[in-house]
Amino acid sequence: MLTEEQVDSYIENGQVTAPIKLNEEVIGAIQTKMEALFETRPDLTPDYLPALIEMDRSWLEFAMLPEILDIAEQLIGPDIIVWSSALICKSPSKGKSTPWHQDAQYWPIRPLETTTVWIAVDRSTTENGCLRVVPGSHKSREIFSHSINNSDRIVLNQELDSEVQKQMVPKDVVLERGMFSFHDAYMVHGAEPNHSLKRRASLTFRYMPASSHFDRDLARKKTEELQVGDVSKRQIFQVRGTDSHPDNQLSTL
Ligand SMILES: O=C(O)CCC(=O)C(=O)O
Repeated sequence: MLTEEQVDSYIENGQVTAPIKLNEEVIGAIQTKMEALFETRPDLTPDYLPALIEMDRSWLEFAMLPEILDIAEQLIGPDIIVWSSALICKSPSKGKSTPWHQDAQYWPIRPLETTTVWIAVDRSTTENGCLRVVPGSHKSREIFSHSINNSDRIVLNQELDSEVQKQMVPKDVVLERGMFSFHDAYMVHGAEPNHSLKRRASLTFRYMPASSHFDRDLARKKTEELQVGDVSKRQIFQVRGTDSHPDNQLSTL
């Protein structure tokens, strides 16, 4: 659980690192599952692999870890839906960068309240391209101007405009293996390429309060507008509390 100061820090900065680690058994199981997946499916793109739960329902087990949900509850309330899952596994020497962006640019959720848990499967450092965040950039709850960048040297295609980038003061989120961090949907973040000799793998899940609407029509619109993958058929799961929005089409656990 987070202390009151840590919750306040998330509200103030848009990111907080959990004061606990996943135990070795859990993080080892995530690593083994990830490596087995990429070994058996060389056609997949490890740098950014979304919709994991759709591919294999058993990933849901990790999205429901009580130590993660307890903190998510402190940040977005007791009624929690998990709606996204991804592996971001950046190989030694050739891992791609993540352009500066706000997740809010992408997500078809209204009201747009979402927190992401970013779990370090490997030690994540400045050298291997750890997550970088701009503390406080989420506070105005506005989506800054982004452009499409379809370069194959980056993951994701929405990039914050350079005028906005110039005003930013980023901070590295350095994590030991098994540590995890939460970030708000409006927070500006990105990552440098992995030029090091060490892999940088992470597992992410995104949670929204059940009072928000996962708007599948808006998802289809965004797919066209932003030239991004279609999330309108995503399976979304109530992992804690009760659903309070009549239009969410939940999948059963
Ligand atoms: O890990 C990365 O490189 C990017 C992560 C990210 O953009 C996210 O989880 O929202």
